[in-house]
Amino acid sequence: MNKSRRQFIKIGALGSGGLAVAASGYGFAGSFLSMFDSKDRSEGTTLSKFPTYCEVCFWKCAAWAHVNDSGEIVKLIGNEDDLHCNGRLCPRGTGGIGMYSDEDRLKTPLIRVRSEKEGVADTFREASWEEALALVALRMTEIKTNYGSESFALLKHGSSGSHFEHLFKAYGSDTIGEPAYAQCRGPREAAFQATFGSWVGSPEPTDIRDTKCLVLIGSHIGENMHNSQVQDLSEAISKEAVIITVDPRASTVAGKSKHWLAIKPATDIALLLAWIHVIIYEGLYDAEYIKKFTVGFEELKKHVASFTPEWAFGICTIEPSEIRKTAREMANAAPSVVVHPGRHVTWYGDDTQRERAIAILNGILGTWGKRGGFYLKEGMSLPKFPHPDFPEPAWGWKDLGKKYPLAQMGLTQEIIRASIPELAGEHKVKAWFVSGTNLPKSIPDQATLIKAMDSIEFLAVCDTMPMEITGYADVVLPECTYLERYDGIRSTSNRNPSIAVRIPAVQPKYNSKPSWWIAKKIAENLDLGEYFNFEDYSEVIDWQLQKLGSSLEEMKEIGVKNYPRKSASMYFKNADGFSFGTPSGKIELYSSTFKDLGFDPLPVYTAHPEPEDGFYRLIYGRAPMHTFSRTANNPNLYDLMEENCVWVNPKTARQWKLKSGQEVFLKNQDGIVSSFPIKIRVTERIRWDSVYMVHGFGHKDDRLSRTNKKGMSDTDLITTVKIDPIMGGTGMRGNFVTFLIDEPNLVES
Ligand SMILES: Nc1nc2c(c(=O)[nH]1)N[C@H]1C(S)=C(S)[C@@H](COP(=O)(O)OP(=O)(O)OC[C@H]3O[C@@H](n4cnc5c(=O)[nH]c(N)nc54)[C@H](O)[C@@H]3O)O[C@H]1N2
Ligand SMILES: Nc1nc2c(c(=O)[nH]1)N[C@H]1C(S)=C(S)[C@@H](COP(=O)(O)OP(=O)(O)OC[C@H]3O[C@@H](n4cnc5c(=O)[nH]c(N)nc54)[C@H](O)[C@@H]3O)O[C@H]1N2
Ligand code: SF4
Ligand SMILES: [Mo]
Repeated sequence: MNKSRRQFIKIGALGSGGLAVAASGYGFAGSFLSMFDSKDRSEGTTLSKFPTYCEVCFWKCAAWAHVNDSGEIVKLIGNEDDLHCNGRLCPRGTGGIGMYSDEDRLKTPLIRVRSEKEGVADTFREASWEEALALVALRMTEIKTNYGSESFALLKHGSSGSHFEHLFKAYGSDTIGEPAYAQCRGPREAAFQATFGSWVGSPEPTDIRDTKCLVLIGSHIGENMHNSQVQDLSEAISKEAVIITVDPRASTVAGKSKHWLAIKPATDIALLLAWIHVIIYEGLYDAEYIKKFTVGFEELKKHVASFTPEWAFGICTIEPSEIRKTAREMANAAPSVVVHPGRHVTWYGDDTQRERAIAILNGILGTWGKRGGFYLKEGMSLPKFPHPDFPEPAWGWKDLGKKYPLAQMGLTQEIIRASIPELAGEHKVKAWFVSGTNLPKSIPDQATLIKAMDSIEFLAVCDTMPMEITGYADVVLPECTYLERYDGIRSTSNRNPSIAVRIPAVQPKYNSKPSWWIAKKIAENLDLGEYFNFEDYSEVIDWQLQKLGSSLEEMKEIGVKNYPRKSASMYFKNADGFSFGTPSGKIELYSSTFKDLGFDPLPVYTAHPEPEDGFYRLIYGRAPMHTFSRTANNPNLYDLMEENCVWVNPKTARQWKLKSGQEVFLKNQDGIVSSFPIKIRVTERIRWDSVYMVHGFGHKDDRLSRTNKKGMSDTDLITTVKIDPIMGGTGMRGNFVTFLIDEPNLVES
């Protein structure tokens, strides 16, 4: 076998963490909020507190880091003034301390030492910052000289990404992508843009706390622990809102729903069309709203004429009576209805069309701009710290994604393809800078990813942990955690505009550095220092805060500042003259944008492949105490859940003679076998035709002393990817697995 050019480096094992074994399940019943940090802060305290916003996920809850006299962070609690968290952190946010205290963290820059001998592994050697940054800058210069800056791509996620984005734009590349688009929200943003002329965005402007009816379609809020959304859901439940959950699995929220529709996976568009049919043909729509705000109702009506509940039943297995009943529930509650757009929506490759059906349903129920529906969000725009204009790149993410006309951000998989000579088109990618994204866990079709990493000339990775992606790097740049650094001001939109700051609570541990510093030093090495015209990032923040009528000094004391709304109401009052950002200025039930581009202007149902005998659809989702793969090794969160398991219906378990707790390997339709075994959980809570696991486990790196080899990676088994032709999302739920009861003879892990 040829020696891989960029072979994966695993540095020697650090030994087992030796932590107590915790239960791997989590409560089905009980309050959603029982896991949240308590609001009771009665204990006397001599601790100093520093404001921050959480980076354990991207909801960005504002918090206080409490530091004791010995300079240790002892607790994190929510900032009372923050609308994103209402003063409470979710279990992951509280456990964010573990990101700081994890002894497996990256400690110093590393440089790959290539082994010249066949069969002898490459290694890393420790390096100074000076040497590591000079090497990155040297490679950036070489790539620019040989191919143009555009050939150096940035793949990023999270706060650090914005500092590197600034560096890359200064350097002349906007070949930039992140998994939060084509592997996450992209389809819903394209669909809502086409329908309402506006992205849904984050946080979603769903008025759940005042809703009378919440419809969740494969959106498992409560396991998806986006903080204030979960608190709003809890409030809606206490106010007896009707909840309709469509999920092949009895998610936690399904257990709290009046209607749980255990849909056959991959058939949601049929159900949505039937709902639209019932609402139109039973005359349950909001005629006045439709007349005032929408276009295309007549076309829609004609389009759904034959999509009766009886038609849908044959496809999605939901009884016609149940489809009618739930459609009427929505209409009764309208306009206080949220048909939730979901968030991770890249499922089957026709996801933008499914999201269009969701948008249309909201349109005919008149929920947009209505109390208990979608509120009109507002945010603060941040003044730009001055810097020279960025150069204009000759090509970039738009050119790489041009096959997908409604892609509004860089597509990670197109950057990956452009890195493989056989797959690249006109524009070729030759090097990557990766920050805050563990691609071997977040990108489907690992073989192509690995081939791309093998093909490129240089790979720099900035991370806090020795995650799998660092094993492929030529240079590893250890970032300090969010608790040890300044970062950009949080200014996301919500019911009210607000800002929040991130101030270091402690000095960076080990030899780690903040990404603003790393980006600035690389820029200086490249003679681009004028784009980073400050000594310390606190100067940038202070400058921006002063322009907003505050200061760093003030924000250090309060952490969050709320501003009044510019428009008085969160809802349409007299909305005459309101213009939506669509071509017609109206809500486009019939999408002229899609029509003009040659896509179905109204959504249609198409059948997707089904599992063969003995195979089951692999579906996946979130656990309340973990975020993707990033928290698996976090000591605090590992203690709460140390591995995932695979949910199997009792009927399937009987056929295969499987018992709860038994370990099995899984093999997918392409013959790919999981690297590690996973424990079976036999449960009625999953349909017989599917199996389910929590995403983010099955790590393969000895340096992750706790989580290494625990549980299974869903990503490894997602080898068939259905690309959404409209915006380029990677549909990942068209994969099927079967059980291997005996340990397979693994050649390579
Ligand atoms: N199979 C499968 N794939 C998925 C999903 C799924 O459910 N299943 N979900 C998709 C979705 S919705 C999303 S949004 C993406 C998420 O994709 P990613 O954001 O790539 O998620 P993680 O796997 O958590 O990787 C995060 C990386 O950032 C590092 N990190 C954490 N904090 C910092 C920091 O402060 N600075 C730096 N520099 N690095 C840091 C972590 O150590 C880790 O290596 O994945 C997508 N891919
Ligand atoms: N605790 C925690 N919370 C998180 C995150 C995290 O990592 N951890 N990540 C955040 C991010 S970035 C995102 S994008 C969101 C993702 O969270 P969501 O958008 O809420 O959910 P998904 O992960 O897409 O969907 C998972 C659900 O879809 C169901 N499902 C599977 N196939 C089908 C189908 O064909 N039809 C239907 N109707 N349902 C199906 C699964 O059974 C599961 O219950 O979570 C956010 N919140
Ligand atoms: S939802 Fe939880 S993990 Fe996400 S930012 Fe808020 S506290 Fe942190
Ligand atoms: Mo996501």
